[in-house]
Amino acid sequence: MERLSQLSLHATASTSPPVSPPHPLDPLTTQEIKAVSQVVRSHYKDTNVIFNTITLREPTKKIYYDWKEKNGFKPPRLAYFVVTENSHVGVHEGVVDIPSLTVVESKATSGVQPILTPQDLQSTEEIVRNDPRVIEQCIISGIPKEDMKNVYCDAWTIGYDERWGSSRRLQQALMYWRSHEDDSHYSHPLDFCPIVDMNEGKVVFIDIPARRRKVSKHKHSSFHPKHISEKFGTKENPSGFRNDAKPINITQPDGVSFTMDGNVMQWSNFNFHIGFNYREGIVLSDMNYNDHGKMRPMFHRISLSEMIVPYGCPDYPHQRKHALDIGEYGAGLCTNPLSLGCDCKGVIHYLDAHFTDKEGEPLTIKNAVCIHEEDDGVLFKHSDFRDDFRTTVVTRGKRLIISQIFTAANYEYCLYWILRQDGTIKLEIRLTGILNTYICAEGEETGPWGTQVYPQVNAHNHQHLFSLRLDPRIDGDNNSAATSDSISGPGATGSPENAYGNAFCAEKTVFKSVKDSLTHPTFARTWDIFNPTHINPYSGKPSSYKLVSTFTPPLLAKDGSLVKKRAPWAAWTTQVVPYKDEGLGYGRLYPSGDHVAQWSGDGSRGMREWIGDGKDVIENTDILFFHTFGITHFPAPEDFPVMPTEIFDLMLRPRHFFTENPCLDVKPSYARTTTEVKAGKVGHDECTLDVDKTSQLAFEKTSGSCCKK
Ligand code: ABN
Ligand code: CU
Repeated sequence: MERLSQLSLHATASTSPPVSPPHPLDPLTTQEIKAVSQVVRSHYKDTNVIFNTITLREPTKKIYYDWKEKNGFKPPRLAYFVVTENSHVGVHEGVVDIPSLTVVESKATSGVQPILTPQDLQSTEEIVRNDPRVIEQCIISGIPKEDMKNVYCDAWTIGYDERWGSSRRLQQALMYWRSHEDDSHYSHPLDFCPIVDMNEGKVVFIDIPARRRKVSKHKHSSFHPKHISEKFGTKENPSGFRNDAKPINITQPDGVSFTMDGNVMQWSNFNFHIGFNYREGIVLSDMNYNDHGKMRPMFHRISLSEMIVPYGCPDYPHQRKHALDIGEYGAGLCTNPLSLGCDCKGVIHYLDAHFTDKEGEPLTIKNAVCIHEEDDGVLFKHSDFRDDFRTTVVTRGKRLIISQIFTAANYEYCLYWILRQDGTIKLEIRLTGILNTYICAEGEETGPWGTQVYPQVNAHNHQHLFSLRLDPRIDGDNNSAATSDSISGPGATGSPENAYGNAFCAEKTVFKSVKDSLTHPTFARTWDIFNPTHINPYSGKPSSYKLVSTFTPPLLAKDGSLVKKRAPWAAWTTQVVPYKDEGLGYGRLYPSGDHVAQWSGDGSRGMREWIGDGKDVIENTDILFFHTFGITHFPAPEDFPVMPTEIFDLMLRPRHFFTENPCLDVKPSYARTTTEVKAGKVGHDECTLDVDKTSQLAFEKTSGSCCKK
């Protein structure tokens, strides 16, 4: 697309511009979305446009830091938009300059399909229910015509199907039946799969497997309280719930220890911006650490840039079942409104999220982002054995959590970005919700590709793989990256260099070119992102953040598979490429390409394009570090009818970044010197600093503490 500076102005709307929020990375306000949609509508005045995306076009890194650090101009306030029209295969996309209410870039892009919005998906069920061929298939499945109101579908993008390619905007409808609207339909999958053309609003084909299976007659398995009481309720305990529900409440009598100036967070020496968009959801930007008065940059931008859930059943039509949930549906668009005391507990600050609906009207998800603190256990501790551990310091930590939960049809992904007071950044993902299920006949073997999790319910093997995008700025713009492997020392036991056989060390291999950065995990491997010119005075090693990530399964789909072609990033655990101001959001944001839906995976897009011949130099320069992580999921009955959260995580730890433990200045809960011990100061009052007065002994009425005599 043409760049702003080279452009003639295309269209202007007559209304006065909305007030922009204070920070250039702040998401668009509802007023801005409304204003942009009016400008876009008048730009395409003779066309019946359907709005798909209106989102902040973030400034380039250079423009942003010229403003932030070099007294430069405030970045222009730009919005990126995507609209479709029923008669055009592809999208119209462009950029609006909000203060001047002007379309400054626009183009028609053919051969691509835009992200699917929740509105797109919701319309499919009615189309399917009313289609005579679907009704016929339901009858074959054992569902009478009169019962069509109880037929449901989860609408998915088709992924890619070569029968149509990207020439039509298609969804596949994964079919189910409920006996009552309160049932969970995942215990009654149907065996056929209608394909719906979204522009025409009709079913264009039905994929029917060779082997037919009638709908299961087994009772639904569900998890809402009314089903739990039906399942487990007794005369004495009608609810059926466990009888151990003593409340655990969190008290923060003085509120929170963070401050927010708009979207700029200040917490325990961290300073950064919290953004949110339709696609990546939470975005943490301009992250700095206040190191005793010196603001030190760590990361320019951190986000989840893509994910893929490939399924492993080769039988038709399941071979095409895979979801690139971020690029095809949006972790932002699918995000849940969170509820106080339920999704998040304690003293909470929420941020709302704003998108556009089909008509260009703002659509708000209340409480989309939850920001809160939690106790983080022991931050550091040491006791002296010489006086029976009486000389001691114990410091409890707290952590800041920025979270969202999004629903990808059947699954929920709970994303927790966690900051610790020692400078660590963690990402924890809790996977819950419901397995994607398919029917199996009574007594049918599911084979190696799936598991019967409930009578006649087959859950196929699959993976959940994410692409973490790190735009590092560790003590400056130019960074490098490396593998760091723990290895045994050289030489056999008895050799001159390792006489006793005990030696081991870390072997660091710096990535010189992109090709070097395409790595896989090995036993005891971590990765370093570092500033080669910023050397720690004590260790003599460069200022670094270490990626510690052990949930790194290999992509199981083979070379040449649709999955591997459409998720070129998933083939490696790390990929490092130079930062470039290119792509839909500037800065190479999306590793499966900008428009993911119905991409065949052929050609050079996203990560495949950025890797190129692998020769780009990535040492001591402005780099992007992508990391693939996640889990492989072989379903089991315990995952049904709803999954207890399955947790996986990763960590970015400062190494050689600080000159000592960076949280020495966190006040201990309890500290006592040897002199105080000798002077007999060992009682509760004399020796404690901040003992939590709400803690108590479980089986005594009196309150207790860690330091009672
Ligand atoms: N997992 C596929 C999907 C995600 C979001 C909405 C519909 C379908
Ligand atoms: Cu799963």
